[in-house]
This record gives sequence, structure tokens and C-alpha cells, in this order.
Amino acid sequence: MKHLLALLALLAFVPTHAAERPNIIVIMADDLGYGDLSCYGAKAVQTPAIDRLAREGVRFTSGYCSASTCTPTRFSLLTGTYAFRQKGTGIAPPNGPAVIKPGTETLPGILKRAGYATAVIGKWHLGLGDPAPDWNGELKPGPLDIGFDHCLLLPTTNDRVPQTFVEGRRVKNLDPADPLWVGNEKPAGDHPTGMTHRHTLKMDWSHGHNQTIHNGISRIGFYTGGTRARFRDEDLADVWVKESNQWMEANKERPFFLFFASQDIHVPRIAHERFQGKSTLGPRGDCIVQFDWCVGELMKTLDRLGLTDKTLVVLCSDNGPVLDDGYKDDAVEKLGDHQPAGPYRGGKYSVWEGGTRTPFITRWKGRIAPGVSDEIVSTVDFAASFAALTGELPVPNGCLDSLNVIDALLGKPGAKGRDHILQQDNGSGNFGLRVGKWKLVRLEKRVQTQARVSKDAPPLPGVKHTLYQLTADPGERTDVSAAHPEVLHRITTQLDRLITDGRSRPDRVP
Ligand code: NG6
Ligand code: CA
Repeated sequence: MKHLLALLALLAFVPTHAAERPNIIVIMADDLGYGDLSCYGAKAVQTPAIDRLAREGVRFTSGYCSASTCTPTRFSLLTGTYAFRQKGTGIAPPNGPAVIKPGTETLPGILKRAGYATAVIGKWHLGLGDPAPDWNGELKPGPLDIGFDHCLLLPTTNDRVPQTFVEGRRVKNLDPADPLWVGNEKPAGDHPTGMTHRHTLKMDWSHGHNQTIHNGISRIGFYTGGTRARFRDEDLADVWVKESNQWMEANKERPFFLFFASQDIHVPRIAHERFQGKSTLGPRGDCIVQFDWCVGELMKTLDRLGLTDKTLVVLCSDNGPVLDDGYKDDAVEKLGDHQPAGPYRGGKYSVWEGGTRTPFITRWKGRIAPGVSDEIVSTVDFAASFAALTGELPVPNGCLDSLNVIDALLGKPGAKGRDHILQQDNGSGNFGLRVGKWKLVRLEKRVQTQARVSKDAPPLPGVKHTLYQLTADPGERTDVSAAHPEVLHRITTQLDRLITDGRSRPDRVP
């Protein structure tokens, strides 16, 4: 009887689906464009480690992130829901609260249910605390409250204050005698900024980024204190790699999910000294080289631990490329004929293809047959897809836009990806919707109408739709809406429904 009960108890934990439990590593670059890797055609910079991943796995030509800025893409990656459905998911400010509330169904939460160890290491940029981060106390809620059991974070962005790590729920190495203060107003007294001490900067700013100076670089926002807790930009890549390697080693006996969120190649682009000057593209290219080195180090660890055959690795980016994003770092001057977005139009901040169609590679040695796939897949799909892989299912009212495209992600012959991909920007109301070869672009516009009573009244908002045929016109140059009114109507209606329906994942189907 005792044995029977023990057996029943054990069976209760065995998932009903035939689950596989590979380790899963999502490596997300920051601001890396479709054309920025040599395996995607770049000539001015070489990325041998990522090229190896691509050779050993599937390189997607229609892999997307869900938004053209960081916070909304990361929100959707972790929640499986389009960011535009929730207010406050635009680029998070230094003192922004936690954007993902505890209780939300999340990718790490699903994988935790499946028995995974879960960690996020690197850039967070999804806010901490509620209603604001308590930098000197507990930073709660944060990653540990939405499904991760370990984290080492750059809390916002490398150009936003503060330049300190967060480990678990605390600022790492914070000296209580030197509290950390973060704010929007310049503190009283002698507080050098990028405006007052511009001549001292090691990298000058071009727009914004002229407030508190740290490590010779002025940032967005003000902060004081926390001196012992501050990092050097040059050391970030090494810290992420070391922490990830240790964490993977410590968790090698159980399935793990690692979200490796590099700040490369976001501004300020300050690679470690050993990578400086290693590309002809200036600091932007050097950071690509550094990012590639990180990928190589993580793969070496998998090899050393004998985990390469047991690990699904996914490489992606959080939004498309940008050149001058606020610092004078020669990104424009040294560009030459390098095409950061490949053949695509636009980049970071836009809903043209360049904004979200980004490098996307999956590798699972021995399991994924190497190749190139034109199937449409998105970072918003990780939640439902990895759930399916591990024998789980998102709760019916969660992960509202995450589709199970696991077979396409694993490159199975004949497997279909998405039949449509919705693209958003930072939340301004602009959208792209690609359906097969068609791409609809909806841009908010300000229209003048009879209804305006005086010239001082605000203009009424409106939207403008244009249509492109991507096979003939991948660069989205020629609006063909007049020639294809029925397609325009069909896809506009589809976009309106995607927005108003509140979800796009069928609630009953895995
Ligand atoms: C913008 C910043 C830009 C970058 C971006 C967020 C200015 C002028 N521009 O507001 O430099 O920080 O926010 O980038 O301050 S993201 O990749 O994290 O979304
Ligand atoms: Ca980004």
C-alpha cells in the first residue's frame, strides 16, 4: 500500500505529454540588426562563434522580435503577450516600476512548472519594484517574483542610471553607508553632468545622454552614491559570461533555462579593451565582436559540461539596428557599405521590416538538422513553443499572443511557422502586419479636418495604411495599396481584429 501511494505520488508529477527537457538558452542581443552578423552577409565584421551556431542549426530569414524597442520586446518574450495590450510597456525609465506583475503567466514560470532551474543574466529593462524601485532595500517585484530563481542584472540599460548590478533582490555590493539615490532632477551641490563637464567625457553625447557622468560617460538620469556597487562598462560582457558559466555548471544535473540578455550592442558602445579596435566599424562593430565572443564562451561551456546535445540554443535580438543612438561613436562615419538592417527598411523604433526582422538562430545538436528556414517565427512564441516542448501548456488566459511554433523552431521538415507577424514600435500606435508576401504598414498621422474649430485645437489623430509586396519589394519602397484594394482591406481588417480581439492565441489549442 505504502509503495502504491508512493508510485501514485510520483506519477502525479509525470507530465501527460511526452515531454522533452533540453536545457534552453535564449541569447538576446541588444539593437543587433539583420545584416550585422557574417552569417547574415556582413563583411565588415566577422562573427565566427555565431556563424558556427548557424552552421550547426537553423538560420531563420523571417525571425522576428515583437517590437522595435527593448522593453516591449522583452515584455512579450517573457509573457507571451503583445506589449501594446498593456499600458506602460514602452522604454522603461531609470525609476520605472516592475512592468510584469506577479501572478502573470510567464515563460520562466512555465518552465519552472516543468521542473527547470531558471535564470536571467544581463540586461533587464522591465522595471523593478512597485510603485518604484527601492534601490537601498528590496527590489520587489522583480525577476524572482515572476518565475526566475536566479538573476544578475543590469537593471535598466547601460545608458540609463544607475550603473550598478542587481543580484536577486538587492543592488550588489551596496555599502549601506553610501546609499544609492536615483532621480530625474539634478541633485543640489557639485554634480558634474554631460552638460557642465562635456570636455572631460571619454565618449561625447550627440543627443540626450547628458546627465550624470559615470566612467567618463554621461547618461540618462541622475544618481549619487552606491560607489562600491558601480561597474565599468568595459567589464559587463566578462561578468555576464562568468556568471552564466558558473550558473550552468551549478545546474548541470537538471534542465535549465538561461535568458542571457547582453547589453551589446546598445549605446554607450564600450567594449572591453581587448575588443576595442577589432572591427573596421568603430565601437559598434567592436561590440558585435564582443557579443560573438560571449556566444563562443557559452558554447564552450556547453561542450565542456557535455551539454551541447542536451541544449536548445536560440539566438535573437531585441530590436533592429540604429547607428547614432545618442553618442558620437563613429557608427555613422565608419559604416562604409555595411548594411546593419540587411536589405530591409528602417530599424530600431520603426515598424518597417528592419525594426523587428532580426538575426534568429536555433541550434540543438543531434536534434536539429542544420539548414536555413524561411518560416516566420517570433520571440513572442517562445512561451507557447517551449511549453509544448516540455509538456506544459500556458494557462488559458495567459500568453495571449504566443503561438506554438516549436516544430518550425526545431527545423522539422514541412513544419509551418506563423501565418502572420504583427510588428509594433515603442507603443505609439504604429503597426506592421506581414501576412505571407504582403506587408501592411499602419502609421499614426495627424489629420486636419473640418471638425477643427480653431487653429489652436489639437489635430485629430488618424492612421495611414500602406501595402508592400515583400517578394518583389523587400525594402518596402513601393506602396501597392491602390493596385490591391482587396488585399489592403483584408489585412487592415485582420490587423484591427488582432488589436481589438485582445488575444491571438487560440484559448483551447496548444
Ligand atoms: C531612447 C534613447 C536611446 C536608447 C533608447 C532605448 C535618447 C535620446 N535616446 O530614449 O539612446 O536608450 O531610448 O533603447 O535618450 S532600448 O534598446 O533599450 O529600447
Ligand atoms: Ca534594444
